[in-house]
Amino acid sequence: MRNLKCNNNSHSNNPQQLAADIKTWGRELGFAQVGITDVNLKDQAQYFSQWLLKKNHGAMEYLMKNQELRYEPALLMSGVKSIIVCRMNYPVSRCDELAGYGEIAAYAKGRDYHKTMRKKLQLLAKKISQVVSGCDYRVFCDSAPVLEKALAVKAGLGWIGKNSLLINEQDGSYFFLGEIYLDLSLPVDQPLVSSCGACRRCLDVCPTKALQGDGCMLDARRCIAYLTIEYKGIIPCDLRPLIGTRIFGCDACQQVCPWNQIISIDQESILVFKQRFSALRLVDLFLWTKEQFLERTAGTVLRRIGYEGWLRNLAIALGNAPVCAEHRVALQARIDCESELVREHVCWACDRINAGQ
Ligand code: B12
Ligand code: SF4
Ligand code: SF4
Repeated sequence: MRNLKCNNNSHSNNPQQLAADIKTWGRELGFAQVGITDVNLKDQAQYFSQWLLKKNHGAMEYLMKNQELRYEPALLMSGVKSIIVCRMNYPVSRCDELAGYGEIAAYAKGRDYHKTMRKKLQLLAKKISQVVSGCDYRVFCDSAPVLEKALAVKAGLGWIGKNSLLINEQDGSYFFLGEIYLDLSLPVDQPLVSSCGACRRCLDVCPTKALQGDGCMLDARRCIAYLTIEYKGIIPCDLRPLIGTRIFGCDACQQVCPWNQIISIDQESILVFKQRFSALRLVDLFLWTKEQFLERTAGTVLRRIGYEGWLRNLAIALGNAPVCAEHRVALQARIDCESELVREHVCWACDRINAGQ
């Protein structure tokens, strides 16, 4: 074990105390939970490569790259000995499932979580380096080849549910994960066993049947989160009706999960979001100009899909929403849109409306 050179006497040669303090500091920074694990992830290689072999990653080519960095954290940061895994809850609303309105996944409604998480992780890492002089660290949140869920399981933050997400007994699954790679050996936490039992709600509710092999194995090519966020091309015709009015991400397999029924709904954040988006009437969102899109999505993850992706998703949602004259007029106004991607989905939606769905 690397000798701790501490500026604070209470941590001198006392990794137990340091681990306990790291958890306290993490909670003070707003993390719901902090766990610690080692760097041994070699047993994950098989599962991950099987997933890729089945082409479940679709067009997310970056998942094919740097595979060994995922199972060997030392290749990402030389000298890493412990990994601190943090989770941060995000607020949830269930107020936008109305006819003619678009649905946006709860995680996307706040400020871009990458920034918030990174800031908190940096603060926690700095705090550690203040008490242990000369320690080295790197922080990650969705930013590098890191097996975030597998690390979180090892660090005792929850188990991987059949919906393929990390689930925590207290807080369900509505949270983000982030990590600090650290060159100090710390006492590790123990993993939890799965508590899904015989439940199959998420598998049954998934609109596109993307959850396969009794869950855990997710076919991203069918997942609405992938189709509406990560995938930039023409969405396969057979999947379009199944997307419904979801315009960014999907929460269906989380909404039904019994572990998510106890979480609190944050009214204040719903209000802030509603003010910013002035409600989510599909037709209003579809008529936004590019400038309005850029201005109103500033600082959020919605920006990631770009204006074309935004219009593509909205065209599908309009094609799936209950037929109304206002929708037909809005779609007609974009039938000659210069983007081929948008035109394709607008034509599909018009045909669907004309056929009365
Ligand atoms: C690519 C990606 C996606 C893809 C693929 C999702 C997937 N399930 O693989 C798409 C675009 C579909 C997606 C969607 C979503 N995502 Co995403 N995504 C990622 C990302 C960047 C990489 C995941 C990855 O590598 N997948 C490939 C598979 C093979 O790896 P894996 O799922 O990590 O599984 C490994 C281990 O966990 C293990 N394993 C998995 N299952 C099991 C089961 C058993 C029994 C065992 C033994 C092992 C095991 O094997 C794998 C190899 O080691 C992570 C961040 C990260 N770096 O991890 C976020 C992440 C998983 N996403 C997140 C979120 C919030 C979402 C959405 C909820 C967003 C939304 N509302 O629309 C949806 C949920 C869809 C779903 N049901 O999973 C959060 C999840 C938080 C949580 N509570 O788990 C993460 C962790 C981002 C973050 N930093 O917070 N995502
Ligand atoms: S996010 Fe939606 S589409 Fe993807 S697995 Fe869950 S329910 Fe299915
Ligand atoms: S819905 Fe049921 S099976 Fe799916 S993740 Fe939740 S507890 Fe597990």
